[in-house]
Amino acid sequence: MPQEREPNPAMTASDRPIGFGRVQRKEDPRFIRGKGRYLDDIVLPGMLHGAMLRSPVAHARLVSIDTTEALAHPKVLAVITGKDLEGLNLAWAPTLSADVMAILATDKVRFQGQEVAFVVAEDRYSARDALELIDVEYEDLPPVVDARRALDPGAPVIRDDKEGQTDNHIFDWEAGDKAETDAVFARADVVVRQEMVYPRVHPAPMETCGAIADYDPVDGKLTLYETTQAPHAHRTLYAMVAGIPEHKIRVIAPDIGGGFGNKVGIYPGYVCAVVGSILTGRPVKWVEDRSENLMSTAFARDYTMTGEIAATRDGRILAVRTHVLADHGAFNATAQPTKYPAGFFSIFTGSYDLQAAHCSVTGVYTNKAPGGVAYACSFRVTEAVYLVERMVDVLAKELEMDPAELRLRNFIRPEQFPYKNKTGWEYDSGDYEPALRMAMELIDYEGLRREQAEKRARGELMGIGVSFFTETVGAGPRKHMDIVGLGMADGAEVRVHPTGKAVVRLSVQTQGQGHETTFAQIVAEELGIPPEDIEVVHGDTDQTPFGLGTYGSRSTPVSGGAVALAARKVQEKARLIAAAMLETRPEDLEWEKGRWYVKGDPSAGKTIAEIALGAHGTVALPEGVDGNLDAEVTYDPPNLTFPFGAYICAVDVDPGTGKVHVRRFTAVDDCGTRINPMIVEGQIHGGLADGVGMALMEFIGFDEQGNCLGGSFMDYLIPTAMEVPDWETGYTVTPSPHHPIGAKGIGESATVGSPPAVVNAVVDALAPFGVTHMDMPCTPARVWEAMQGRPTPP
Ligand code: PCD
Repeated sequence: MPQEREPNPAMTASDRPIGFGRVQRKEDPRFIRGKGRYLDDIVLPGMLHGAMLRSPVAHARLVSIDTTEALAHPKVLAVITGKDLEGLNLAWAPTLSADVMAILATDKVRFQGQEVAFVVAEDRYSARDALELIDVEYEDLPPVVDARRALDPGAPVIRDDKEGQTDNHIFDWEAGDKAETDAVFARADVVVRQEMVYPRVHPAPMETCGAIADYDPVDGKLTLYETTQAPHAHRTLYAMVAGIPEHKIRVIAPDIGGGFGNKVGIYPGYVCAVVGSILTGRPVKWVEDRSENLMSTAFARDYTMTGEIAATRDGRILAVRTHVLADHGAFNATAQPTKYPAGFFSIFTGSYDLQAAHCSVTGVYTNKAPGGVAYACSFRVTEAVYLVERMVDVLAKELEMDPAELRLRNFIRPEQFPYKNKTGWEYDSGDYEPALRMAMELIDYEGLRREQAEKRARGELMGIGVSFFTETVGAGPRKHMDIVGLGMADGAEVRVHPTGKAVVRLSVQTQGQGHETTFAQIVAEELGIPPEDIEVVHGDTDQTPFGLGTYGSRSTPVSGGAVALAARKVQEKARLIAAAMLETRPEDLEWEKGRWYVKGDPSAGKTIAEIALGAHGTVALPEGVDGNLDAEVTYDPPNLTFPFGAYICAVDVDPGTGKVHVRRFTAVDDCGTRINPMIVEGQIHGGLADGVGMALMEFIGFDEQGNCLGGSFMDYLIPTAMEVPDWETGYTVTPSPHHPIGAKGIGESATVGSPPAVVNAVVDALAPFGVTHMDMPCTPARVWEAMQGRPTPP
């Protein structure tokens, strides 16, 4: 049940900055006036424009490239090919997953849309026109499109650039105890099994990816404006790979129009912009168009999974096992912590108290764009949650048990936390049953079931879908988690100016989540300075401490911790200075929000602003205390955080067209302490729309030649306000015991938890046809096929 009080209208943000009321977003005045500054708004003097030539085919040998005509174009300054990059040792670059990827193709093209040549011209139109003047000769090769065929003997070898690579195999990885799991399965009353595909989808942020490289040949400094979720990691990688000294690189992430995991990696266009700027001595802007974004930049998912669940007849879930075939495209470029080639997929044990669990994952190359990014997903948690939540429904069907009831019977109980699951995760805190009960109450689950029975009797198709998820977000403890060797910690710096206003500098980067508001709220809570008096600085490596950036809902769990601790350091320092000012001992002081006062004499005290002025003024400072009110922290979280939620949705299916209408959707989330309830709610609304989109509409498909069929918004359908219902939300608060303010991440929860709720509802609606599973997206065509008793196409 909500432990937060309802907003008190008389209470202002400065009285109680965290968790109360609806602190307005500080960034919104500029966004709603159209005054945001996005990458494409930046125009530098003398700036040139780049355009990328891409492969029209999925697999071919590169015979020749003739750039003569393009170079002759009056507005073209440079045409860069793979050969040119070879000379700079930049034709290939390391990926985030210990593979290499082509920046510009030299030997072969390996997916439709792969980068082949880069034109730099006076304007964007000329650059694009000149692409047509480049003559490339390709010699077609047979493509590998279906991951299930990738390991067939005789399948064309995609990565013949890699020494010793004789097939399309990338990795095998497993978690859990196989023998123990098999033993539990062998003695179980009931075993159900289901194959399912989590199809390839795309983050499709509103703003596509882009960069402006501005290399100053005089001082050798490279300023790089990028649509990036991880400015510091990018800077370090450029230094490591391109050999530019790190202190001569400044990465600036301006306002970002949505990241969703799409803006974590470094794309060939960015590297080419840098090379273009070095070659021409002028700034070079490169911004991809929508089709380039959908066809070539990081996709997500593409997991073919076989799930099995073992249980007793009376509905006790004993074990889960699964094998996954992971399609990583032509280069293994997924972004995830080094030790986890399948990300955090091993959280597939879900929210249930199991006796055993095991998974194995095989990664393969195909002739498709690389990626496998954590699109609104903490590294494959989305796939994991879908697997287990679909399997529980398959089991419920087999046992003829209500799916909500089956879940309630198997939850990890509150007294079992911290709970060590069978694949090694330690869930920090949870209280699952109240969340599911609340969702059932909010949506009137019993009432819906009655309505469904009446409708079924009339031949109408209505379905109810339940899902319950636990995520693992906030990567991560540095000793277990790194990306290309960089430990996953984050820094924060708090400075209180002499007049008591403050600035907080973050290593993470907002893409719309509202960090400028929420991180100010954290400092406000700790120091008693009103949020409006705290400036949040982020997205500029010259101005912020080092850290790994924003993805996997890690900003709150990691940087949020860093900020709280830095503010507490300031508070402690303020105590020493206040003691000097009040001529008393620090231990005789007591803290109340924004002020240290003498125990027993509340009238004798100093506010943070007075202390700040004292620190920067003439107060005689105690031994070892220097004259400022600043602090810096690099926070290495002791564990991840484990937010959870209960989602229930009701759908109607049109029996004539197969169209699914999501009529109601109730989401009860628990992300521990909520910093800004309004922002949290917004995050959930956004994620739910994502989830409905994936469940019903979004799909990056390919034909047999490897042509991408999802390369525009005419084909890749994303939901609008027309396709989603009015969300009904509730929440519980189970703080994280190890996080400084008890907060867990929330940014991706709804995207993770909602697809199984929708699919479970669609399958439930189609139960009269004997349907027990349907792969996403549940498009009208697929639903209609299923109603005819035909299997849904892969
Ligand atoms: N919060 C609060 N409370 C709590 C939690 C949280 O308040 N407890 C809030 C914060 O502060 C922020 C938000 O909320 O503001 C979020 O958070 P988080 O969870 O921490 O997260 P981050 O890190 O910040 O972020 C990230 C995420 C992700 S990851 C994604 S996808 C998505 C989300 O976020 N993206 C986006 N959301 C969003 N939104 C927007 N608007 N945009 C975008 O782009 Mo990945 O991995 O990248 O795939």
